[in-house]
Amino acid sequence: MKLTSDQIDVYRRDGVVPIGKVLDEAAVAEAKERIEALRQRDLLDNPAEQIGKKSFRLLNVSSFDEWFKSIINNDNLLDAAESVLGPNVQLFQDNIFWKPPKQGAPSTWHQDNIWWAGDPPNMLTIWIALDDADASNGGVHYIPGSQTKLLEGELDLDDPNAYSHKLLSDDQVDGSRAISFTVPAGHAVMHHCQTIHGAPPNQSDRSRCGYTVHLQEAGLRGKDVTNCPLLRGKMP
Ligand SMILES: O=C(O)CCC(=O)C(=O)O
Repeated sequence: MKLTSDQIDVYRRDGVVPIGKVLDEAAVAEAKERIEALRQRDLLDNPAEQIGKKSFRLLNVSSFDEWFKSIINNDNLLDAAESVLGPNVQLFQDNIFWKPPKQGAPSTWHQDNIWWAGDPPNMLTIWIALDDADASNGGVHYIPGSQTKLLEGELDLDDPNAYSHKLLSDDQVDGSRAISFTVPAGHAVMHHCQTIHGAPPNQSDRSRCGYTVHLQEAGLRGKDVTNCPLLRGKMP
């Protein structure tokens, strides 16, 4: 599922674009069962614990359950990624962000490339909804156009939301410009590694689980990715 030229234009302009359905119902159900099994093995952490909320998270999911590699290697994802990264596509990471009903924690505004250090910043995220997601159940919000500049991260220890590192402060981000999408389960949104994004708390009575696949132009300077598989094309 290559992106259309209109979708590529939106990605280049806004740093974020919905890419439609990438997983069928059976794959969504299987992913959720496997996440529950990982949770029962106590593999998901809760970085929001200190603010009394839950944000179940697992980094590098496919290294714990190989089935997730079938999602990563799904042509719907790789064709879309290739449309903007070019022919050589390498996995960077795949993660789970699960916000349960009523107690799901916010995700504070951030730019992924502050951690990832991709140079040039030709990296992206495909955020796949495993539950129907929208603004009312903690759907991810994005600041369009923010991908053009990497801001200095700031960690405010007095901020109750500062459960992670290198987050952006509110005065660095004009939240009134944020956009979000209605993302049915199995559909996905792609964002650039410098697009500012975050999510409000999940105060609804619906679960909000997202599975993220982070991909990069193969061989990019940045973090050590020697153990990250090449998914398309060749290493430069
Ligand atoms: O799902 C979330 O709330 C955060 C996701 C995120 O930060 C990401 O996809 O990079």
